[in-house]
Amino acid sequence: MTRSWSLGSLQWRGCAVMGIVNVTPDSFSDGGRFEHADAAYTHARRLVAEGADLVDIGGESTRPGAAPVTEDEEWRRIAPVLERLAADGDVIISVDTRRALVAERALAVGAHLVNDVSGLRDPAMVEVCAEAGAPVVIMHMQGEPATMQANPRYDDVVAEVSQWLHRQAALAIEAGVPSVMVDPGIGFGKRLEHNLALLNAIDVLGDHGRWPVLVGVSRKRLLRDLFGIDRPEDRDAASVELHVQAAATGAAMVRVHDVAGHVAALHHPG
Ligand code: HH2
Repeated sequence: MTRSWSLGSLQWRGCAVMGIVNVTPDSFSDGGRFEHADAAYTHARRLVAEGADLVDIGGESTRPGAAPVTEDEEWRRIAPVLERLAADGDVIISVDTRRALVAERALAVGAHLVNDVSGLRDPAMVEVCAEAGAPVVIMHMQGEPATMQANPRYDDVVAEVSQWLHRQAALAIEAGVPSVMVDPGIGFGKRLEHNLALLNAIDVLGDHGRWPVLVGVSRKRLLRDLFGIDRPEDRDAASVELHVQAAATGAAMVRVHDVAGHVAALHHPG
């Protein structure tokens, strides 16, 4: 069944494509490639031309073991890219941040939604989004990026992650956030078996159509564990394969590096 979704001004049927723009020196698959504002902006425009429904601009790597950056440094990295894209006026912009201050500044210069990998752990983030009338992606992460893969543990990963996501989503809506999307946070404090259980439970994660579900496996380590592909940049075809399966079982959006490959597979399946 193809469902219809909306998130702020974005409305779509089936599975939308969010293109990743990492303005960082250290992201796990493309760190340093788009570190400079011009390169990041050009990359974002390319993803839009390839058919991305929206772009996700991030200035902090959250790969396992990554060191946090300061708010000022995160903002310094993303500000010029956000400002140029917002001035273009034809792109839906998501800001990938767990810092309320960065989100507030990004929304003020024209970002449309916030992608919070800490899932609104910071109450100030809820306030910022409610006040700006901005939708939020609530992602689940066990622990913190620096240590999250050390020893992830769950009794029942699907029940625990979905209950947590649904509680955070309800809290956001109650606080005045206009709409939310939930995300199980593939690779964020999860072993392979946890990731696979979550990928097989998209309908439960979305509370059977109540919340749109975002899935992000793009170039991640689970593709090495599953298919033996060592280099992140060689994992695009495998990313497409898993995302197409996720879309078939109800994912409303996928977060990807290879936009062209995903658009072709999702819009022209088979
Ligand atoms: N994954 C990453 C970053 N942000 N946001 C959501 N909602 N879901 C995800 O799965 C997700 C995310 C990690 O990937 P990437 O941005 O490519 O790498 P890095 O964190 O090293 O910049």
